[in-house]
Amino acid sequence: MLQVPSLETHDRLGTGVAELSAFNDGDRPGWTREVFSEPYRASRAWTAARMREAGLEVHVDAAGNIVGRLAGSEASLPALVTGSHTDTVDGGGRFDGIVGVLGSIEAARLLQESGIRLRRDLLVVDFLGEESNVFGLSCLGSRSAAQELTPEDLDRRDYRGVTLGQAYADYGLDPSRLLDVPWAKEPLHAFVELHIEQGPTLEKRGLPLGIVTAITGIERFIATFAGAADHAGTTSMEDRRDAMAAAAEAVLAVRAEGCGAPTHGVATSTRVESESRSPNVVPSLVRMYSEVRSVDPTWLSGVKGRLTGEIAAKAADLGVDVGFEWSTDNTVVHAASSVQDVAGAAVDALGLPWMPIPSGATHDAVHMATLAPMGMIFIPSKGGKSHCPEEWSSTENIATGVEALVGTLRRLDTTDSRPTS
Ligand code: HGY
Ligand code: MN
Ligand code: MN
Repeated sequence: MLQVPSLETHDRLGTGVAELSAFNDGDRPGWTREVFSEPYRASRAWTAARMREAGLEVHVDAAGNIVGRLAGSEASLPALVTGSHTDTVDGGGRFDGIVGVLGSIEAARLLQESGIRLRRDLLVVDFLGEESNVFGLSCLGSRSAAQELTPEDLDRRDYRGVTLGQAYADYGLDPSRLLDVPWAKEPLHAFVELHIEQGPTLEKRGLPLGIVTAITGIERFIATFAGAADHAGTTSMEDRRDAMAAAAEAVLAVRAEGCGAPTHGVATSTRVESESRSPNVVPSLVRMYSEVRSVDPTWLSGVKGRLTGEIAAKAADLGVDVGFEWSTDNTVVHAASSVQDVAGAAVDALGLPWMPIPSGATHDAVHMATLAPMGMIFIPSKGGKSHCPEEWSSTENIATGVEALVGTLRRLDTTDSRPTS
C-alpha cells in the first residue's frame, strides 16, 4: 500500500529546494543557475548525491543528463522515465524544473519505502540545460537524448562568438558524442514530467493538480535593422534612417500579433541592442530578439509571414533595411491521450480535483515525446509567477504532485501494451 507522503517527504522537499537554491550565481538577481555555469556544475554533484541517497543507481550520459535508475522486477521490459531540469533562467526562481527533479527522486523513495517494486525500471532524470540559453536553444539534454540536436546547433554562437559545441567542451562534455546518445536506441514505455504550471489557472480555479493536454510551439527570431549613422543633433528627423526607431515599431508589431492571437498565443521581444555605444549618434545597426508561442500550430505557422511583412514595411517607411533569422525552438506537441487518461485516473483515485490544461511553457517532455508516450502533471504556481524570484509553490502542493506522479507511474507500469499517443 502506498504510504501517504510523510512529514519526512515534506521536509526533504523543502530542504531540497533550499539546498539546491543555494547553488546560485550571487552576482545576478533572483536565483540564477544557468547551464554550463559554475553554480550549475556544482549543483549537479548535489543532485546526483540526492539520487543515490534515494536508492537510485546513478550515471551521467554523454549528453550530460544525470540518470538515476530504480531497478524493476522485470528489467527486460521497456522502462518508465520521469524527471525534469535544475537549471534556471537569469534572475529566475527556485521551483521551475526543480519540482520535477526533487519530486521524481521523492517518488522513487516513496515506492521503496512503501515496499512497492515496479515491474519496469524507473529512470529519474535531471536533463541538462532545459532553459533557453544564450545560444537560443532550449532543452539541450533531452534534445540530445531524442537525437534532435544537430551539428548546426553546435555551430550556434553566443554574443561573444563562442559556439555551443565549444561551450559543451569547456564544460567537460565531448561535443562529438552528443549526436549519438543511446536513449533513442532503447524502447521506453512512457515519460511523465511533474512541473509547476508557471501560470495562474490552477490557483485561480482552486485546483491542486492539472494534467497537460499540449505543450506550446515556439518560433524565435532575430531581426537586424540597418539604417544610417548620423549626428543626433544636426540631422533633421525626416533625413534620418533610424534603426532604433524601426526596432521600436517592430517591438510593438510583435506585441500586437500576440494580443491578436485567437487562442493561447503570446509574443514577446526580450532584447534590443544597438551596435553603437555613443549617446549622440543616430543608431545605424540594431538587433531585436523576439519569440512567438501558441498551442495552435496553424496560427503559429502563419505568424512568421505576417510579422516579417509588417516589420519590413514599417522599416521601409523609415528608410531602414531589415533581415530576419527565424528558428523553431519546438513545434506544438500533444500529450499522449492514454497517458493523460492514466494520470486522470490516478488523481481521481486520490479523490482530488484536477483539470486538463495546455502548457504555455516548453519542457523536456517535448523531446522525450519522440521517444515515448508523454504526459505532464502540473501543480499550482503562486500568483502564476515564474522565471522570476517571486516564483513559489508550497511543499504541500509539491507532495500532492508526487502522489499523483507515483499513482500515474504505477498504473503505467501495469499496462503491458505501450500507451497509445
Ligand atoms: O521557456 C520556457 O517555456 C521554459 O520555461 N524553458
Ligand atoms: Mn521548466
Ligand atoms: Mn523555465
